[in-house]
Amino acid sequence: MLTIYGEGRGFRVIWLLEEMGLPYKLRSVDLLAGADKDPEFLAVNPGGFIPALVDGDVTMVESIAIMEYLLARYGDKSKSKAPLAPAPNDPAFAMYQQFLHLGEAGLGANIQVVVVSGFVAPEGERDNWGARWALNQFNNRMKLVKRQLARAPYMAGDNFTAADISVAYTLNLAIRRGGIVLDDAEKAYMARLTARDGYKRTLDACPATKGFYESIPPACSPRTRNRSRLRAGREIGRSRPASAAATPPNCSARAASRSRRFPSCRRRRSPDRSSPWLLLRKKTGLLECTPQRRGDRRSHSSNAILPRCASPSGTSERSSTWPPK
Ligand SMILES: N[C@@H](CCC(=O)N[C@@H](CS)C(=O)NCC(=O)O)C(=O)O
Repeated sequence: MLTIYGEGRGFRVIWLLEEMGLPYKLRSVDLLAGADKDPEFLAVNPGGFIPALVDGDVTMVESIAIMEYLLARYGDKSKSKAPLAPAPNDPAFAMYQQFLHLGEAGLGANIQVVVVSGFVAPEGERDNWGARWALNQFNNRMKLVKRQLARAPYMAGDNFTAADISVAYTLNLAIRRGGIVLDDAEKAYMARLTARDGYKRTLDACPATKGFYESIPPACSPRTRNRSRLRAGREIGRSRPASAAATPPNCSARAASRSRRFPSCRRRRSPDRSSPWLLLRKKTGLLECTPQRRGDRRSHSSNAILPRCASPSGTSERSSTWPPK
């Protein structure tokens, strides 16, 4: 039996396995409690990060490498109608390889710096040169995604492949925590991917990721944001309450109303327990962070949920002020 340790980028691996129709087990990893409290996991990955794969005698890390391993080792057992990895002599192979890796090395690694700088770094270090550089790198690499979508519906061409899984995972994070706003072609691309049964099954298999995606709406452009704020004001039949001034930039009136019901950015509550990065911050006493909502506290098993954070003064530090310009 294949065992996947941890959600986070393990979402990619599980999505691939769902598309291939192969059995697996997801073993949750509580990074917040500390990898040192989980000797079984540390024996699998002494680096203490997720995901990791154990397949009999094989133990490995790096989500993209794991996907390549599974496709090469078990591709013949895949129940997917179309191949999830084109053969080397297929004209689609070059773009497949490129975007499979660009999804993590080019996009994922860069947006990670933006996300941790925006939501985890001490207040005075959030708008930093490194984060601005990483955001610039991310945006440059997104130009390749944009160009490809002008040519074809998927990263490798006409068919869905593991390269789409790689890129989509990162885009899901970037639009929720990196302040990245997708253009219409990119939105349509994400809609195509997230409509897949394999994607929906993966969400059901990954409760922490599902909770994160459901609780954080994608970033939207300032114009859309203003429109939905106005709409939200009209809907409740009065002008926007002063307390809503710090409402994060959500894309819909529903989301705006939800964030008023869960004003986690503004109120001091017990610290969020879902991010291992936060543990470091908590230890330094530099940050108060609150869960999105009560239900999120269930999700202690991975760092898939990044917290909303408030400065000690209560000022919202969410994507309205992030990413840096
Ligand atoms: N390039 C690696 C990135 C792994 C990674 O950064 N994982 C995150 C969760 S998605 C993590 O475990 N962060 C905590 C840490 O690195 O200590 C991959 O694709 O698997």
